[in-house]
Amino acid sequence: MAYETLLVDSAEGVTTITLNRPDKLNAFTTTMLGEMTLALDAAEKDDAIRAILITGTGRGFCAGQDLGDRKVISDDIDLGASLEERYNPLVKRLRALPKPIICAVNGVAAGAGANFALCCDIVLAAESASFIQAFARIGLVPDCGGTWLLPRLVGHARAMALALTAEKLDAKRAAEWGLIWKVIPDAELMTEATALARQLATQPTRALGLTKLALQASSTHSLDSQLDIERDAQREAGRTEDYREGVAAFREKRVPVFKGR
Ligand code: LHQ
Repeated sequence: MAYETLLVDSAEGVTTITLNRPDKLNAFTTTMLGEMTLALDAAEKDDAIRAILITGTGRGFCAGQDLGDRKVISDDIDLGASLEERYNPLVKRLRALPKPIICAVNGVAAGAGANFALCCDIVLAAESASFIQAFARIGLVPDCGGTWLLPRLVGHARAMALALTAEKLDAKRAAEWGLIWKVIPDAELMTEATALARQLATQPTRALGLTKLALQASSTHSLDSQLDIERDAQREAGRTEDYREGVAAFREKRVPVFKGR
C-alpha cells in the first residue's frame, strides 16, 4: 500500500517504517499516526515479518506533534481527546505487539517523538541524535508514556529534571544514563540497526514476543505475580517448534534454524 507520510519496506523478515516528513523533522500529523497504525497492523499480521525497524528521514527522527496544524490551538481544543484517540492506542500497540521493535533514532527526537522512540524495545541512536522532553517549552506535560517510562529508565531525579527543564540530552549521555541501548556513528546507524533487526528476525519470534511482554509486565507486578507470568510464558514457549529446534540444534552441535513458530 502507498503511504503519504511513511516509507515502508519489507525484506529479510523485517519491516522498516521510516517517518517521512523531513522538512518538518517528521512531526506527527493525524495522517502519520493513522498510517503508523496501518503499517504496524500489516507487520504484525504477516508471519514472514519477525522484527520491525522504525527510523526517520532527513536530519530529525521526530519533532513530536505537528505544531503547525491549526487544530492544535483551536478554541475548543481537547488535547486529552487527541491522546485518547490517536497517541495512546499507538503507544499501547508498540508495547503489546509480540515482535521485537527496534528504533534507530537518526536525529533529534522531541516531545511525543522522543517518547514514541522510547516505547520501542531496543533503541539505537546516531551520535548526532538527541532527546528533548520539549513539552514544558510549550506549556504541556510529557505524554506518550513519558511520565511512566522516564523514571523507570533513568530514575526519578533525572526523569524529573529532563521533564521540567526540557533540556536536550545528547545520544551519548542518553546511552550512559540507560535511556537507550547504544550510540552508533551516524554513517553506520542504518547498517547496524538493519543488521540487528535482521538478526532478531532469525530468532525464535514467539519466545522474543513473550519475553518482551513479560519484561514490560514486571514494572507493575510483584515477584509472585511475575513468577506466574514467567510460568505461563514458558509453558507457551515450550510448545513452539522453535523450542524443539533450539534443543535439537544444541544436542546436534549445530546452529538452530528458527521459523518463528
Ligand atoms: C516543526 C516541528 C513541529 C511542526 C520542527 N511541528 N513543525 C502535543 C499536542 C497534541 C497532542 C498530543 O501530544 C502533543 C505532544 C507533543 O509532541 S508536544 C511537543 C511538540 N514538539 C515540540 O515542541 C518540538 C518543536 N520543535 C523544536 O523545538 C525544534 O524544532 C527542535 C528542537 C526539535 C529542532 O530544532 P532545530 O534543529 O533548530 O530545527 P528547526 O526548529 O529549525 O525545525 C526545522 C523545521 O521543522 C522548521 O520548519 P521551517 O519551515 O521553519 O524550516 C520547524 O518549524 C519544523 N518543525 N518541529 N513539532
